[in-house]
Amino acid sequence: MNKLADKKHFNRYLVTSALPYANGPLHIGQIAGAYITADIYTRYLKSKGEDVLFVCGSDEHGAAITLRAKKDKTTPKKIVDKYHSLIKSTFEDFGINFDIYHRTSSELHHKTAADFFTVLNDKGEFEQRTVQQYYDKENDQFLADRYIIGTCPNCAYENAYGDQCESCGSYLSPKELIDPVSTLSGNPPELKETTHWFLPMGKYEGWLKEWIIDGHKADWKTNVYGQCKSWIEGGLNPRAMTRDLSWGVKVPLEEAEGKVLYVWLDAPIGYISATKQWAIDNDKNWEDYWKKEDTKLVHFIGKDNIVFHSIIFPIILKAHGDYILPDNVPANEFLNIEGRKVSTSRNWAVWLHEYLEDFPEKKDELRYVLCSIAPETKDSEFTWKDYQARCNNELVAILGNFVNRTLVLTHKYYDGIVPEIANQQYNSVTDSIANVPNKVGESIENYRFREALGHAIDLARMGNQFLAETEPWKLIKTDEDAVRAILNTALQICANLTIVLEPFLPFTSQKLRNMLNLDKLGWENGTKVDNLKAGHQINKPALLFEKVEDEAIEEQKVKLHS
Ligand code: B3M
Ligand code: ZN
Repeated sequence: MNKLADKKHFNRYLVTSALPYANGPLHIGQIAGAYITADIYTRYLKSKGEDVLFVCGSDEHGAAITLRAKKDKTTPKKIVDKYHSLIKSTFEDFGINFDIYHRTSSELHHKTAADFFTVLNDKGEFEQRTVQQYYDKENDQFLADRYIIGTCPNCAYENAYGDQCESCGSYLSPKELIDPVSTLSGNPPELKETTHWFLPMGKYEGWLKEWIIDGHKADWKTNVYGQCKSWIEGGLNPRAMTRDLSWGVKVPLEEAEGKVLYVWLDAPIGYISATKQWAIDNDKNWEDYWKKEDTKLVHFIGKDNIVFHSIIFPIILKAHGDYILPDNVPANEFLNIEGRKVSTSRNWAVWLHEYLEDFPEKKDELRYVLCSIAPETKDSEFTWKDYQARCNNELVAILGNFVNRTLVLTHKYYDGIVPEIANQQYNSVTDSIANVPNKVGESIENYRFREALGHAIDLARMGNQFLAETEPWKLIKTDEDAVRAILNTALQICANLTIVLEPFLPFTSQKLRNMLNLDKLGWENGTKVDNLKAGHQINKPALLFEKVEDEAIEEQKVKLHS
């Protein structure tokens, strides 16, 4: 990716994270993909003083919800109410700082999505077609999407859904499945006629070629660009935008009784309705974020959502006509766990609400590890051993150790008062300190979060090395001036760490600010080396991180396998 594409000047940012289905708790693979990254991105932009709106919410429609309700012998409403609150509070617990966490079952969303459909329909953007569709006689229901499973024609995985194979990631239509069966009755389906409203996507091929294939080669991630290109070049078939279901946003047409909007038309409009709700709550204008060309729209998602965000939703926005398009769709790949793909049905997952019960004080540790191993360009792997190693060898041994040594020595020699520099002899160190925010920022702006975190942690590494080389504990006997300069410089590093680490480790940054007795500083202060004035009183230090013990790791492994 180059930086040219970022040359355009934007006056505000609208950042979205995929709306999780409210059909189960969150697992670490999800937050590594679409949430921690977006949170880092928005925290950074906010720290720079940009106008940023970060929206998300629960996706409460679609077969993911209704099938879960059926399995649990309850209603879709009960399922979404339960998981919406669990998911919302899990995000809050991990410091994922949405400006709004909305839900697609809200009245405002239903109205927004239905109106959107009406605009497209009135403009003649849909083709109404009568088609033969799979049908479950026993349950008197048409079978689309997840209501039908069969063998994937591409990879032979036996439980591929009617819309997508979760094993190889390919997008499917029910008729492509080999040996399809209804997930409701387990019976092979029959064919029956039904009418739907189709979006003729082929009409947009030329435009998509120009916009994505020619226009975003340089700035979209190669995994995203590659998927889009092969989709567009493979030809785009008309796609039904309605479903024969009772749970969802009702199609706002008399002749469409018993039909709801396709969840992939409904859900992305959830970003718009979330923005509207936020604007109502905060007395703002939602249209600034969706209709002004100087707004940068960025969708953070997982790789299984690429086509919906970079092809289908943009077509819908374009067809409507009044909306801006995403500037980027930085999708992550998948995070595997201990050598295997995440499987929620087989409970091969690390559930976030359970992690929080076991490690209530280690939120940033998980944020740190997940960002360090984020599947940015290819699938990556989480293991508990690696989690432990990164916590102990990096957070405890580098960051925690540096901060602790600096604060302890400041208390020991100067009663916790920032010493004055008589003559600064450490210019090369101060120059390197001042460079860090630019490096971190550039990586973040190019969606390279692992690299960005590396640059931020390098500041602590630099600090550690600085103390190791200058050895103030020895110099204190011979050169007090030097010790004052060393500790002053080390304290400035601590202050700047609160700035450059804040997007990644917000809880740690806050803890460190408390110890330094320092208010929150904006990003631009990270290039300064005098954020703590001589004479400023700091507080008593406490450990930033505790070691992760072997037993804790063993327990987690047992839990995963049970
Ligand atoms: N709920 C799919 C998912 O959770 C879907 C995303 C919607 S984003 C508009 O993977
Ligand atoms: Zn497959």
